[in-house]
Amino acid sequence: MHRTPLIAANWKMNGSAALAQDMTAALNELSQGTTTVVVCPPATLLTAFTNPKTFALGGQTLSHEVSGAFTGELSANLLLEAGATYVIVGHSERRELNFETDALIAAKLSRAVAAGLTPILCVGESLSERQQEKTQQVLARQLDAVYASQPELLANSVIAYEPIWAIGTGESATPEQAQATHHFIRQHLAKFNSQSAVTVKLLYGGSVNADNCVALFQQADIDGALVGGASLKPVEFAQICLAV
Ligand code: G2H
Repeated sequence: MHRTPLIAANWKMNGSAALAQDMTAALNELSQGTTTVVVCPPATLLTAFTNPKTFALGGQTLSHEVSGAFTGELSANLLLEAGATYVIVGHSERRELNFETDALIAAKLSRAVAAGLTPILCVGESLSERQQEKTQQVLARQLDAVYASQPELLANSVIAYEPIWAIGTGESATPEQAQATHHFIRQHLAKFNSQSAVTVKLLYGGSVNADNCVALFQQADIDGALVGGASLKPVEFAQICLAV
């Protein structure tokens, strides 16, 4: 099965309008190939990308509500209006720091798809969960929470495996570790929809950079990456986009 690759940048709470311009210049130089490139800046910077020719934009989270008295929240429609077509859902930093539960993440993903945004669902285990050999159990719980009751959403999803112990630490999972986990995820997804489990793009995230990405992209079940720190450097991020 040939899946076209996808590389996404997660700027987290970093960046500036000037960086948006620099990133646009670097990415617009890439020829429009089969790789999908998505930049997810802080929401206030979405409109600072004035001329994205070779890439799409995404939000970093959204509200599960449509609209209303939810101070500080961002709806799917507001993201769409600002130019986003993708949105990250359930990043481990939001699960941990913003107390996002599996149930809330499922509701957010459902809202995103209903509005026409493509969600990038993040799943991943902590270091202690890996050490206790609970990785598969944790991933199964996170995936079941979203897709067991709404399996049709899998066809419209991108999934990012981000082991928490590899995020921002400089310690990426090895290609073999990542491949083994991606293979498990794809197998597990087959219970929701066997066809979508084959076609869904599975990204790896966690300290991806221009040096380690090539070996990761050679793995059969790794279809791209969700890049944090290295996505703040336009030249390096463009290199990663070219390497997939
Ligand atoms: C993981 C990743 C981007 P980094 O959070 O989502 O960040 O590449 O800095 O580990």
